[in-house]
Amino acid sequence: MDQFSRRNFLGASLVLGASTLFAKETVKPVIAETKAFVPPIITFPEKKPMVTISDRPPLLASARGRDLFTQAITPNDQFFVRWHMPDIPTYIDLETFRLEVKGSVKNTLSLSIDDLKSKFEPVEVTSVLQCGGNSRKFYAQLTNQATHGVQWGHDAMGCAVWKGARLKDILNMAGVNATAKYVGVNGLEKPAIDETPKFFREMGIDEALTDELIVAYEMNGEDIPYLNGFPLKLIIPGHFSDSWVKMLSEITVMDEYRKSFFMDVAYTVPDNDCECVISGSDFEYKRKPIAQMKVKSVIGYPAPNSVIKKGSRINVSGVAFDQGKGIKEVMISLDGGKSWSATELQKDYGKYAYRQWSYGWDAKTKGEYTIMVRAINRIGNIQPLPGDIGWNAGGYQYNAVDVINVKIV
Ligand SMILES: Nc1nc2c(c(=O)[nH]1)N[C@H]1C(S)=C(S)[C@@H](COP(=O)(O)O)O[C@H]1N2
Ligand SMILES: [Mo]
Repeated sequence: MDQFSRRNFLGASLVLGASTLFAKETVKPVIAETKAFVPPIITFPEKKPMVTISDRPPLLASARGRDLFTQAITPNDQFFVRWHMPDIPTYIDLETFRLEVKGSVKNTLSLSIDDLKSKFEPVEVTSVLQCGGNSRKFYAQLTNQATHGVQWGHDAMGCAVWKGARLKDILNMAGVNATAKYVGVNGLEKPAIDETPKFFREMGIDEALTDELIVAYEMNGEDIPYLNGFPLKLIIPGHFSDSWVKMLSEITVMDEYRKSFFMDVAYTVPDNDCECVISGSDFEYKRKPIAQMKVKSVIGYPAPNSVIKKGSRINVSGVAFDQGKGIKEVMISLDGGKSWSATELQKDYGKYAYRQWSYGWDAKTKGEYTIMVRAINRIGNIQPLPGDIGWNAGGYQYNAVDVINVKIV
């Protein structure tokens, strides 16, 4: 793979990094600048031109309106990008790259990409990758209460076919000690200053040893793009992608939990039933890391504020997904939630994948329409109406019913 051009990373930068995420303060109303910022469109290596929220670290949006949320699989060159540190390796030599497996194990391992491809059974999963902060900006629009962090629309999500070796098989080759309780993972990037905490994620040993976690070396049948984590990315189907560590280089088996900024402060929500702030400040609550995704659907077509010619037949369509229980039904309303109809679910690509839905709409009468969609999964989890979603200061786990306005003329 080609040397990665650094040019795009060096310009004036808008750093919306982790350090600004969690200042301890009470919530203020939305500030005007949040709405006024119009991100530029930049072409990064291995990517089509993408809406660029920041170039250092790279934050690239899979923007709605580009027909990404009507497709079951998101193309690699349009897949969103999120990093926390500005110092990302721009070239990796596979001759010397090794995945280290160490800590509370019988044998430490140092695995090349060839080892991973030849010594372990290759497995595949089609799974949605969604940032915990996806759709965060809608919290502010609904409640007029700002949330911390990158103000993503529904553009920090995608679905891909991931291929690699099971994490479990790798851990078994190393031989996990009986005393092991946690597995920590981190990638190759470095903080700009030493004080910045490492992007380190942890999980319980039981979760790490389930069948479904994959150390992936392929995304949609190709090498993973650099910006999405070449050469290795940890895949945790059904789980928010904040733990899907990219450029994965170290797996550390641990007997004790290691406290860290990215596990215990960032990416946490109040540890109550609604995982939301009922009153007062977010930080008055005991916290827990976000984990399983919540049932969600997004309208991919038509784009918000479309103007449709009277007499057209519109294929209203989009995608739905959940934590892996499977989508049971997606309902649509064309009258702002007064009445609902069933949409048609398309091919099932597996329980962790996008489920496409569609609805043929005859645009017969001129006027303004509010389209809403609402998904239900097989265990009865249903998306909350926008007015009912619980708020949290980090702006995580937004999954209210999607709403767009269109006009028939
Ligand atoms: N090494 C590393 N892995 C990482 C991150 C990171 O900053 N460094 N960010 C995480 C977060 S918060 C998200 S949302 C996903 C984004 O994956 P993508 O850029 O491939 O879309 O990567 C995760 N893995
Ligand atoms: Mo994220």
